Amino acid sequence: MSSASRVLRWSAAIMLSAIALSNGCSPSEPKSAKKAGVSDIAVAAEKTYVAPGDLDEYYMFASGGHSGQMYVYGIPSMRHLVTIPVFTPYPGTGYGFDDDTKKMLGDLTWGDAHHPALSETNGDYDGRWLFINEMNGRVARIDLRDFKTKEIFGPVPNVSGNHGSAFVTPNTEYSMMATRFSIPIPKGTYVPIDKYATEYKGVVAAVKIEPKSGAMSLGFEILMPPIDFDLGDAGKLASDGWMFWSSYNAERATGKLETTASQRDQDYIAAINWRAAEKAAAEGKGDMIGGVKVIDPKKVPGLVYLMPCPKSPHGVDVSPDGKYIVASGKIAGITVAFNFEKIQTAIRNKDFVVDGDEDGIPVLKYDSVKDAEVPVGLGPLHTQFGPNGMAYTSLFIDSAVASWRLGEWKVIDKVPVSYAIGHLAAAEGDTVNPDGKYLVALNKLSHGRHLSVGPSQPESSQLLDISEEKMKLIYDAFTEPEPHYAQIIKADKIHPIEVYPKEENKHPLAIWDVKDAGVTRQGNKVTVKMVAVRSTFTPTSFEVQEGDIVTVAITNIEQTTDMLHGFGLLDYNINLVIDPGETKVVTFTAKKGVYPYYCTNFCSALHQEMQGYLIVKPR
Ligand code: K7E
Ligand code: CUA
Repeated sequence: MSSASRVLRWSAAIMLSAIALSNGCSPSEPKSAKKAGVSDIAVAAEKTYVAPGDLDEYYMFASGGHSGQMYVYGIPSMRHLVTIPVFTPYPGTGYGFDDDTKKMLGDLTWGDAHHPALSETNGDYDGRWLFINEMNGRVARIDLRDFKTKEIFGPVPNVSGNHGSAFVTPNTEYSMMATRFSIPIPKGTYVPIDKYATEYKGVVAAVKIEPKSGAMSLGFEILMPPIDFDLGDAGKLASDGWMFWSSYNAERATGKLETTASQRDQDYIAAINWRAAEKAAAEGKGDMIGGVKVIDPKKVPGLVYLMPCPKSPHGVDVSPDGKYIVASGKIAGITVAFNFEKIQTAIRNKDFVVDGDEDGIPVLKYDSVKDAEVPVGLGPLHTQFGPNGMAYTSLFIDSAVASWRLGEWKVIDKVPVSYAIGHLAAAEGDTVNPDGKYLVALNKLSHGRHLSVGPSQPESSQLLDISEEKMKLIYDAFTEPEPHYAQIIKADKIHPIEVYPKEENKHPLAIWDVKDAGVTRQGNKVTVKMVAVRSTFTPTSFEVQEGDIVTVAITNIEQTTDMLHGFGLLDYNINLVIDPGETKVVTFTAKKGVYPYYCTNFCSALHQEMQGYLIVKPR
């Protein structure tokens, strides 16, 4: 940071303290800030104020839940920088209106997106791609070169309720999936609900990622008992090659799950040797179900083990060194640290619960695999990590974040958050090298900490300073519904482009000279090659016949940063946004009449003049 900007930051902090003073409070204990849980407003302001012209230190990528989108924030400012549309059309970027993105979305124009997963190399975020799951059994890949959704993979056969996703392995070999809702498989099979416990199945699926392009394909599937898999995390370093999933409903119950699935004292964490599963799949093991080979762990032993875990665990998180698997029993009030070495020893010694297997999957003895139970507080959900063995667990019922240290297993500090935290995200918190510094509490409710906007309230995300042992709440931010998980990556790991270089545009309908613009016809199929450049669409008008299938391909030939053009065609539900150097295509059937098109994206002093006419002659 330059000294000038430091001065600016300080003056802002002083200004804020002055405001606090003028309200009749001392700067160290301003009333409103105290109420908000901030002990020193000047320090908090200094830490979060990113002066005009300065840049944030981190990007945070937060899932948008059932909005189907991803939200990008700067940290520590907590400013919302951009929304990346993924599973839902988004007129702001024209997503879901052009032929390519419409096709990519398919028939499903919603998705419930929960867990973003930044691509990794050797267990560190590498800044290339971002994967995000959604409940309909799909995973999307966003390219961080241009922050655009490039691929939506799925719905994956046999996978129903894809909640345990899109966790990647340490070298982005796979993005993993696990089913929250068991169904009779393949999809479309009828089995009455009273046969749930025996004939409904869960599935774990590994989506293979092509190392150069990031393209996704189905790797393998593993058949699982009908319990509800919830969260997952890939082993790393010590536990590389393994994958862990939490689950609830070990009861295999149906009906009112809040009671029927909470009868037993223990549910399971599944430990899966994905490298062994990969090998078994390569050897052709498995049975065809729903068009894919599904490996049954009963027939191929050694792939899957279950570890008992107190009451309905939610989050399962692997420590940076890979030695501990931390699972939180959301109605148990403790967080359990399983020891990977002990898991391996127990497997070798066949230290299984006698007659305790689940559909042929051995259950390891709890006392043989757990290292510690940490009394973190009520409603523990998720854990993130910092440097030096620090761990941070979200407490939904206590509405707090608890910090503790691996190996010491004692709570060090606890801060209240507002209100009812779900996930939390720490800077580089899922890597082998977490940064500490910042932690964001992704709260489920905001409880009046903002100007009222009616009954549909925003979610609150609160920034905590975790650079010292005592955690400090330093900022409240509000978001659209509904971030579940988020990941925070060092800003200098991402290198976005600002324009699409002309020489890289290989679109067959791209043109770079207005002389090449125009209309060609083959039967009733009409192709319009169009150029968009400040401040004209060429052609400025074109004529087709009623019933023609019209394809308009627009190339924005600008090579200047942020020089976008939009193409709104009235009465057709067509709204494209074309970035500099990009070609976008839309196809529609012409209806008779005259229809204006115009640039929707303010681009120049003569933006308003950037308009034209589609003229459709009656047949
Ligand atoms: Cu805890 Cu879907 Cu990860 Cu919400 S999930 S909080
Ligand atoms: Cu082009 Cu406005």
